[in-house]
Amino acid sequence: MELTKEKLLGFYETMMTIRAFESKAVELFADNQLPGFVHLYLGEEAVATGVCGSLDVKDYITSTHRGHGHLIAKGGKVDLMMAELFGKATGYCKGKGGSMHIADIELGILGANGIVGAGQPIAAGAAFACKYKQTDAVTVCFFGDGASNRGTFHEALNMASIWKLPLIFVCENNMYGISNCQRDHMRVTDVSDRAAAYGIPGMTVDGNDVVAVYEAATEAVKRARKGDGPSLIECKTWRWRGHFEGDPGAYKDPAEQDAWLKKDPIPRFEKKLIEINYAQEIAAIKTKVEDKIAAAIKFSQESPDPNPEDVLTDVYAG
Ligand SMILES: Cc1ncc(C[n+]2csc(CCOP(=O)(O)OP(=O)(O)O)c2C)c(N)n1
Ligand SMILES: [Mg+2]
Repeated sequence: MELTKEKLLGFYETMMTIRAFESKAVELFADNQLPGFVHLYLGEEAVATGVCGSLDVKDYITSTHRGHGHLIAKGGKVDLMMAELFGKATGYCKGKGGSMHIADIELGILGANGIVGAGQPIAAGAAFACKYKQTDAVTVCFFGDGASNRGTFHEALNMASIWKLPLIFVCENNMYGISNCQRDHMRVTDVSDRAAAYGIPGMTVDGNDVVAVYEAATEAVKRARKGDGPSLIECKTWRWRGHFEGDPGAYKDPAEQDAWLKKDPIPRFEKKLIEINYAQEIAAIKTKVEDKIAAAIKFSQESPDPNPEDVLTDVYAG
């Protein structure tokens, strides 16, 4: 697949923005500036970037508890995201939701989600709505290896298959569900094998290779848009940090961790870009990204706390 300079540099900028956002979140959390829980996407940047690079603004995504990368890659505003992590009134959820509840409907971001596997039926619903209304929008459902053990996963795949929904299931297999290694929580090696049970295409790709992810996603999106139904893409990757900030991740094998750190998706891609003479553009992107994240932090730190009188607005009671 021939990729334009604009596309390649766009991938780089997105991956660098996610990396910078998450790296700063590590520091800010350690410095007690972020009041809530954060689950970071460090090391997995190529997945969200490659997948969302194959989407239009009109397309939808559902995200997870580890959602910052998905949101940024789909165009989410980093200042509003950061302010939400700070619990400030200017954040996406006015400081009431935190990292796991960020959504931006206009950008097709149907929400991060603290409930593992909850995005799968939501994505099936969004894809059904698009099919019913005869738009040609597609939906991507991001979820983890752990979430592929949930009933919601199996129900959503079956529904999407029988109704030929324009839906792309993207399993980010980072080899862990909290402290449970994939080997211990399922008896298949490739989550993509599960697609066969529902009669849909399943493929496994190197989740640390942004171009490989983009190519697989582009094929699946094409198929979905033309009415041929859903696909399952498994992206093999690695969670660099603990499950959440504060989890030292002592259950991980240090040798395995080292091997994966060497497969960092960003320097790998950067090397390719330098080979095709984009060193200057890369340097400019690095500065741009650093400035953008620094501005998002400043905006957040200078923003007001939520007003206690507003505690019951935007809150739903059953
Ligand atoms: C329904 C439900 N069960 C359990 C949990 C607790 N929990 C939070 S994250 C997680 C593991 C998720 O693993 P995976 O889907 O692989 O995502 P990853 O954290 O690796 O990105 C679990 C069990 C939850 N939030 N929701
Ligand atoms: Mg996982």
